[in-house]
Amino acid sequence: MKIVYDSFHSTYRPTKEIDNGKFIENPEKPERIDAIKEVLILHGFDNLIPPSRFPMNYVYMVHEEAYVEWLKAKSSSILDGEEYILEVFGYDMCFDTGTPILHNTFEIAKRAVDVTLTAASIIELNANSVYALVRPPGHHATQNLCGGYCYFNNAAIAASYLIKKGTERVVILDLDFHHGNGTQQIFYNTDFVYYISIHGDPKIFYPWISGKESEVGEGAGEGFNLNLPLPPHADWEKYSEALSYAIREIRDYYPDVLIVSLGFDTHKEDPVGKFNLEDEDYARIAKQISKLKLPTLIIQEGGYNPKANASAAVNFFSNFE
Ligand code: OKP
Ligand code: ZN
Repeated sequence: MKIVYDSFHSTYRPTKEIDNGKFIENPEKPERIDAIKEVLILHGFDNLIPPSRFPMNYVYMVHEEAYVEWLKAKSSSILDGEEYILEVFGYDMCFDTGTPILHNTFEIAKRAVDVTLTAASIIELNANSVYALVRPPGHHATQNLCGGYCYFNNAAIAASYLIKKGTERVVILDLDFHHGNGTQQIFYNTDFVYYISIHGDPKIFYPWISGKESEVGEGAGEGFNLNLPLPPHADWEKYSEALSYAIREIRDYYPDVLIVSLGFDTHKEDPVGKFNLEDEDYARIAKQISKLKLPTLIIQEGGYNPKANASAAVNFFSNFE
């Protein structure tokens, strides 16, 4: 497994967010990614590739220019060491109060895009599977809003890149605990990308605004969006039903490339997600996905307990292929 990784992410350290009107510790920390990197190296995954730089036009295929400009200007207005919590209602281009802006937010978010596009370009050139070990995550970012610790939608940008390079059928399978409202929104009206997501029921869990089964896509995109919400504390028994359904759906669609938005916040020891998956379940998930024998681009999303992330990652990647 090739792993694209950029050690620069560790210079990005948001510390707080507002949750229910109170400041809480922000769990989107460098340690959650470095725990994965270190344990994978320990287990013999030594094919670490640094990112190449990509031009901004790939970001503009997904995000509105006004949003990109806003994020850039906002970041450069923040002093090193300070954190700006966004005004949600119509003022800043953000849909929650959990996504702070630091002086280097724009730069770091662009670097995550570079990591993802480097991985996408490797897929394009042949490899059967590549892992983009990135943070910040991307799946909540919409065309013109940040949110949920996400600024640029890495998975959506990778999908757009691959389509631009001639890939015809792309599936994004989103396995993060949270619904990827951004990825859904970006492709909701198109049949370019079939978005499939398994997540905590949005009636109860973040991001609340989307992720219901009834959201199936619109216009040309009708039938190209599949949400499989699950109740709190879903364990392998429950989870595997949804996963098997998703896998059959992918198999019958015959995609050219599969993108997996992989979050380890489905682990029972995760402090943010509320599922009950165990270490071994990630081995099962990997086996089911790799049985599809598709070129697969795996992109890291959430996962907020470094230890749980590490054991989930070892189980997943040791059983992929
Ligand atoms: C990002 B990703 C609920 C607080 C929610 C935001 C969670 C963002 C998750 N009271 N905080 O999908 O892992
Ligand atoms: Zn998540």
